[in-house]
Amino acid sequence: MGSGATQYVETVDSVMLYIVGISVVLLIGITAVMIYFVVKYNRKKGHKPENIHGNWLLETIWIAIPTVLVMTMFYYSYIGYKDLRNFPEDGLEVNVTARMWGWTFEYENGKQTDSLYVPVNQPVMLFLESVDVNHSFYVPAFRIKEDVIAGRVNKLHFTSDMVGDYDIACAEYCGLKHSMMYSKVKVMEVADFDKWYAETDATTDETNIETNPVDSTAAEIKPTGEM
Ligand SMILES: [Cu+2]
Repeated sequence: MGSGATQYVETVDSVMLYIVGISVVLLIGITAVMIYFVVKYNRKKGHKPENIHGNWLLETIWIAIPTVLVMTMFYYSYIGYKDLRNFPEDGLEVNVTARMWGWTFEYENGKQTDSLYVPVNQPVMLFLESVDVNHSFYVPAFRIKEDVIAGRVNKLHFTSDMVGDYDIACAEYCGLKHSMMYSKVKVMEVADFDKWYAETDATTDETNIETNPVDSTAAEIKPTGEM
């Protein structure tokens, strides 16, 4: 695995760099040619413009080159996408529930948390569902994002090879306190994770969002006058 918090960092970043690189080269090239033509072919006295008819070779070239470029962009993106959709059989399974405005992570042993705890170097399988409006589960450092929708379970998987805390954000504007949906993925050493996972006491690590989803929905609909 490469250097990065997940296996996607290298592929996503290189595709991004590739597309931005091509765009920058085209931007500079086209702008330079444009300026050059403006100067070279400006209106001169005693100069009669000429009509130009088709140029078979030129037309073939300007169709072929962009087609090849776009197909390579598609190819590199597809390689990364395939990995993203190639779900592991033996991953740690976590049910992720989004609501206005917070996340609940529920593990196979029934444990529930507001932050996502995962072991390092082990595949993690997320099953995402919303109880109200559309949300989007986004971990920028992992280069993963997936819609979270009511009545439908979306899947996402990753393996992190770097211990640490990473931001989780909701990437779909979901109401007044949308920005309150920031949370953390805590990637732990396997031994630490196992110890944490086995602990049966206090199942919720942070207490700020232990509200009933129905209540928070109702509170949002009520006009409060505050902004
Ligand atoms: Cu949200």
